[in-house]
Amino acid sequence: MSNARAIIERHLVEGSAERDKDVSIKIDYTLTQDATGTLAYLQFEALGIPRVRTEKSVSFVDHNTLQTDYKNADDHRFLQSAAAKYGIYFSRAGNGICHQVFLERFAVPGKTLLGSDSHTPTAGGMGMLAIGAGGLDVACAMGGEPFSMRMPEIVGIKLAGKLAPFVSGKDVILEVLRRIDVKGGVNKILEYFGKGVETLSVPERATITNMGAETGATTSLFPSDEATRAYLAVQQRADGWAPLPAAASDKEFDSVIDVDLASIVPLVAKPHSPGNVVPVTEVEGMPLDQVAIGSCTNSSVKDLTVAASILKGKTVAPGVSLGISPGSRQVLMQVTKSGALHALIQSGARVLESACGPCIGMGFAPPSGGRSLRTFNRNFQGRSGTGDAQVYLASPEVAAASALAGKIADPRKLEGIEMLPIPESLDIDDGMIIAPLPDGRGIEVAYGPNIKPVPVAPPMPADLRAKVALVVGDNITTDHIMPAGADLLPLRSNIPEIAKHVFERVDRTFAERALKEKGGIIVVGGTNYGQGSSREHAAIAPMYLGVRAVIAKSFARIHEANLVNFGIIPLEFADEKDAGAIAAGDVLEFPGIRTYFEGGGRGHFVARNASRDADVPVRHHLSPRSIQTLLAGGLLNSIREKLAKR
Ligand code: MIC
Ligand code: SF4
Repeated sequence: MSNARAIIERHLVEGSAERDKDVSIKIDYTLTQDATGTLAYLQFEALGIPRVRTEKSVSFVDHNTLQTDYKNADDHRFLQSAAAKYGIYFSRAGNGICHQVFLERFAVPGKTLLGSDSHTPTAGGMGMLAIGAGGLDVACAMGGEPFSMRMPEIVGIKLAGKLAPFVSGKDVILEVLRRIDVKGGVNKILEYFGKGVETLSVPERATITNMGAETGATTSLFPSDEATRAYLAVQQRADGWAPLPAAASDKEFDSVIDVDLASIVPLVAKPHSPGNVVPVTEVEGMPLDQVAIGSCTNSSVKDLTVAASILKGKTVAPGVSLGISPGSRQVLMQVTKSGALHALIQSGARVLESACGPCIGMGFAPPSGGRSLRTFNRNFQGRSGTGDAQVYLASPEVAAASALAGKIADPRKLEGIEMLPIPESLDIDDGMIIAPLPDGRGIEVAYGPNIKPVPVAPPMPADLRAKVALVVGDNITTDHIMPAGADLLPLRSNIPEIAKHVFERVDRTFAERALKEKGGIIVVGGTNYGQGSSREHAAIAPMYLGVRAVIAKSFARIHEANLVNFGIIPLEFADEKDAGAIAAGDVLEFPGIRTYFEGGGRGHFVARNASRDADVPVRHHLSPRSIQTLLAGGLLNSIREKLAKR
């Protein structure tokens, strides 16, 4: 059996692990970060449960660390007090990026993890079944509720051979993206197996599982083997190791993709999609303004040591600014001790905080129309903070070689590089992780003035009649729907304020127009609507503005779940061609929509386009549980009803 299926079966609470059936699994661990965590804990509080019911829950501070005023600092204080009260480990600002720190200090093979961040699957590099979700789903998991999903297809990725010099984990996942693109993984688990697995270290595996999120996959998973045991031993956590041998045959999977590691070349994802992948030779020579090495994808000791080896004794090109954000305090201390950091600083690198930083537009934005090459996982337009910048994604090897050359460079052409050794032992120091006290009853949760209650959706109406406020194309990201960056992230705990910025990168008038429509509004989208992050703000804020339904050709998994959690009905066109037949301003009617869903939501269902006197057939993939949630006006309402009954 595949490891993914085995873990799901061992954690099965309800439903069945058969493909496309609804399945609910027990969650052992949870993870939150600050930008999604404040809402997650406000919602946990609203559930009225005194203490978390997981094995371990961890709250990280890594996104909102710029602190240009009181807002982020207030959020941090709120998170720390909530962690103490509810029994949660708290990783303080400065300790590093949630996924890197979780991998180092918490991840264990064979267990389940639900995290309010789309890159939670990073822990899959250690054999943990790690899934990204909205904050409310994570709050419910902290309350002991199982996590429900449609059982994904399990795709085996069979690795053979060994990577060539100057080719690394990033190139493996870019190769996967080159083949299946940004929606090829939707409702799939990508499980790695085959002889090639043994040749990859845990940090390299974690780069691959991290960026599996960019394919839309539910999660990605590696076996737990001797490399995993060795990684845990260095972390002084050898007792957490459990074997999870690689699947022995192709038959364990619904389908298989063969990847020959030896034939992979250094790859680059061009603007503005992580799926826009070409060999480095195709973009070689492209002048650059900046290079950034870091993010939860590529900021391990190995990544920084490789970059340091390439840069040692040289200076970055005059036209390039090089930024380095170490993934964790542990990484930073380690490269300080080994001397790799010295080589980086000496080469001219600007050492940024151990946090998400430029990956989410928190500083280090490129110049106007600038070109930036980054070891990150997303290059959506505008995400860097500069609307017209061109962002390329690549490995630390390509990044370091390019920083020296001042233009995109092929690291295989470097000569005389001596690899600095990667230290074999570590100084373990959990001083910046605050363990929960045995009893949190006396603790007061600290709210700042920017922390506002989470709005709740109204129950589903008997009939729905609403105006189409916006029509968008394919692959709309949550960064389009609810942008992030240094200006907006501090508003994450204040929905009325952040809602003013919904869709502003697409249409500046959206929020204002939406608030004027008293009957609610509808958004029409293309394929893979809502790809990218797990931010539930991309559902709550539209809900607050009156969005009642989204009709798209297809949805990204986490965003579709977030829409349901906040009472927005996700509908698909029965015939994709109909997407072109609806224009902004049209009024759509769904007479008897509540009765339809109360009856189980089966059978023929149409949206009546009252402006064009036409019927548009629509469909949905909602489980009975999701239908109940929508009828109640969102998950908070339906869980409260359930808890009250108990
Ligand atoms: C991202 O990489 O887009 C983020 C910022 O980490 C998001 C979470 C968020 O928006 O807070 C994610 O990946 O889920
Ligand atoms: Fe942070 Fe970027 Fe990773 Fe998101 S993708 S968790 S913003 S480092």
